[in-house]
Amino acid sequence: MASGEQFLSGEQLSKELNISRTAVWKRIAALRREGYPIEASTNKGYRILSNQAHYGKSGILSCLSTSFLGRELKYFNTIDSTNTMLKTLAGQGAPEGTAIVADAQEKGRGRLGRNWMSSPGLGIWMSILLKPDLHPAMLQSLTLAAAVAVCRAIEPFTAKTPGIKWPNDILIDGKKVCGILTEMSAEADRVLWVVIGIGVNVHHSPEDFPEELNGSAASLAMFGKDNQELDRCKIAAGIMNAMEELYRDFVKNGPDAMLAEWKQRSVTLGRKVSLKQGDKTLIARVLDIGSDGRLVIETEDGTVTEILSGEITLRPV
Ligand code: BT5
Repeated sequence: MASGEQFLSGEQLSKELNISRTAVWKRIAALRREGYPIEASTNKGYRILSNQAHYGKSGILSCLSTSFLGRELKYFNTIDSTNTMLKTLAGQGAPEGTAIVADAQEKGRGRLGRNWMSSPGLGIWMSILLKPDLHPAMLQSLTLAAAVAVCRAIEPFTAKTPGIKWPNDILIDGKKVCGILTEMSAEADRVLWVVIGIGVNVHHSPEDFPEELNGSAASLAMFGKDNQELDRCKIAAGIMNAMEELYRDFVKNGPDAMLAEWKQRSVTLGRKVSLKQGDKTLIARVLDIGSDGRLVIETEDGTVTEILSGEITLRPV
């Protein structure tokens, strides 16, 4: 659409877009509802007052290059949790690729019932629905794929390289900028659907985090590249674009290529870590990651084991 001084009449728009005048009017109304600053003049037509991409459905769709992921997109200003809503839709038969994006979550969730802080205007809170033909035991590797997708998408916007901390955290300079929550419905040997929830802190300044997260959480803006505008539409779509590419390759050729990239982006491999499982904590060295997403560790007494879940803290080198 025209910006600045220039107006475009409803007639011009209807010709250019090959849609009726009523359809033009409806689309303008929808864009305005999303918050686009569009001025309408009875005589002159329409003009957009700022070219700043507004965070919303149209902005995200315009940056999407996927064939299925995110094509069925629902956008909310406020929601309880994008994962909770998408799980409901999945149960009602929503198609693969359905995505929900919200500007704010009132009950954003982390793993194990923990909270995820999802303030308005500051981050990307989104969930995507996949229906892979996978054994439930392989599910963890999809979380790994999502972490790789987030790294690919945010890397162009940050001055420092993001790294992955097993299984689901993206860190920059040791601080968490993104968390991933994977939830599924499965039969004994078959996944029915998977909801992958991704939360990325984008515009936060240090004061935007509560005291208990100060020191452990960060945002992309805190590591921003000069002259690189942090556009949430581009980043959210970028995550979906990367995820579709990784997912397709994963389904067709297996997880090897994704795992190789995960390993290369990992800040966990080779490191000494504290591993917390329930109320047990042990010290171990991380040796490898299995194709099912299990972490291979060597404990201090030399025992090598594989673990599927737990909380790790990197110990100083
Ligand atoms: C996660 O859990 O890291 C998964 C977070 C997933 C959030 C997305 S947002 C869209 C979708 N809808 C949802 O409802 N959830 C998903 P976990 O590893 O359990 O980490 C949670 C812990 O991280 C909390 O206990 C806090 O200590 C910390 N935390 C909370 N909010 C944070 C934030 N915005 N940035 C960094 N750390 C945070």
